[in-house]
Amino acid sequence: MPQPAPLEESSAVIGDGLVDELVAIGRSHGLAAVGVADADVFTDTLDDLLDRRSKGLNGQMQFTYRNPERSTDPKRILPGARSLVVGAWGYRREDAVPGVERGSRSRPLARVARYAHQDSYAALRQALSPVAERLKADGWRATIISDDNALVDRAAAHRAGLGWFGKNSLLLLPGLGSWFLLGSVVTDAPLGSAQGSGFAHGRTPDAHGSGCGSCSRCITACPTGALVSPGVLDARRCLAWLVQAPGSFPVQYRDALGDRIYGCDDCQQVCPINRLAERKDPPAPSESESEADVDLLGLLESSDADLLQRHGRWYIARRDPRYLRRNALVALGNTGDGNDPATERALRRALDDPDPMITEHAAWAAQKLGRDDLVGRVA
Ligand code: B12
Ligand code: SF4
Ligand code: SF4
Repeated sequence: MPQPAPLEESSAVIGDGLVDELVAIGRSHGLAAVGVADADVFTDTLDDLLDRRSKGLNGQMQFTYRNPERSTDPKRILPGARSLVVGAWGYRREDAVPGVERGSRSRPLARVARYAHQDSYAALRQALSPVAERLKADGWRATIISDDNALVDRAAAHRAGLGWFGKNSLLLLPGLGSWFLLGSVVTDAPLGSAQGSGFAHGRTPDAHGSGCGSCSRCITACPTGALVSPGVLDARRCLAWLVQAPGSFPVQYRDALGDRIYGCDDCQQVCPINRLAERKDPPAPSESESEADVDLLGLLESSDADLLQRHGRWYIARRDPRYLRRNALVALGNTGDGNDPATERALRRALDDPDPMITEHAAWAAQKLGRDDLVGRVA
């Protein structure tokens, strides 16, 4: 393998040629935007993580909060790291799966957030892979990282000039919106900073400013008031976290969960930047294996093994399927028909479950559906 030319210090930077090539490679493999940033510590994000943790805003979440010093220092991923090549993968597809009509189903269905309709993280990694390979071909080291506790992906994308932090805390790409997953190639190649594709090329990370202007729709649309101030999320109220969290689903947010079973998209769905982008460039059709809905009664009938096989790529607390059943019972209470025999059977079965967490959620669902009689049977 050819060795890279010796470079004294990180101030030495490879010419724009390689950066342009890396950007072109990423774009040709489906990334909507690619940018380059230095691999210095993300000190502002470190401060944000520590501050939010001290205020309890992370709830029981670990992720990047477990070890903020580590997750904000790319050199902990790759010793000697000098640069990040950051990519954004658009996951928005049509919600309807070809051949499946939502309205024609008589059984209650639960909604899955769009990023989880298909394995978009795998697609993102696949698109970043040729970028990493190109760097390796010149003898540099390169590691792909996305949605890993070891790096703050949004801060990396922001530094690479890909977009701005919206008031919903998501990173928005100018003119394209927020339906993007983010990932980086961490490398010891000194690529310079804040250079990128298309609209982002050559701009500093702050060049986009806040594209939100006076809009604050996401804040008012959040069903639980989890966006406690612009850009700041209180995980203890965020449905996207509560469906992943262990323990009982907080009673005060069960109605707000509605028909969701995994994730929440409300603060993106109301965003005018997303809406405009969708109107200009309608989403591609869903892949046939897309999972936009889950049959609630089917889920409640399934074995642990089946649930893990079907939903194993979701983040499920302690990899324990009882948390999927817990979520399903809340969604059933919100959307089911208490007089439907199949629903009644599912509730009876859950009320007889040896697990007190399941019986408690089943009792809540039965009462919500006007079937206090089923609960009385157990008491
Ligand atoms: C923990 C986590 C969560 C938590 C908490 C999210 C949060 N907002 O803190 C939960 C489980 C709730 C969650 C939910 C979701 N997540 Co998430 N999550 C993460 C994870 C693992 C870490 C995020 C993190 O470190 N947060 C800590 C805080 C400090 O950083 P931050 O949220 O980016 O906050 C920045 C802003 O607040 C900004 N800021 C500071 N002050 C101010 C002031 C103003 C005025 C403004 C505007 C901004 C601002 O600076 C902060 C950074 O320094 C990342 C993956 C990763 N490894 O990075 C994915 C990630 C952030 N999630 C992602 C996604 C897709 C989602 C969901 C859309 C999934 C869903 N549909 O359910 C929701 C969106 C909810 C939301 N409004 O954020 C994507 C976001 C992509 C994007 N375009 O932004 C990421 C990057 C995963 C990925 N690799 O693509 N997530
Ligand atoms: S994901 Fe849902 S609950 Fe969380 S902040 Fe956005 S709208 Fe609110
Ligand atoms: S809804 Fe408005 S405030 Fe929220 S992210 Fe979109 S543009 Fe920004």
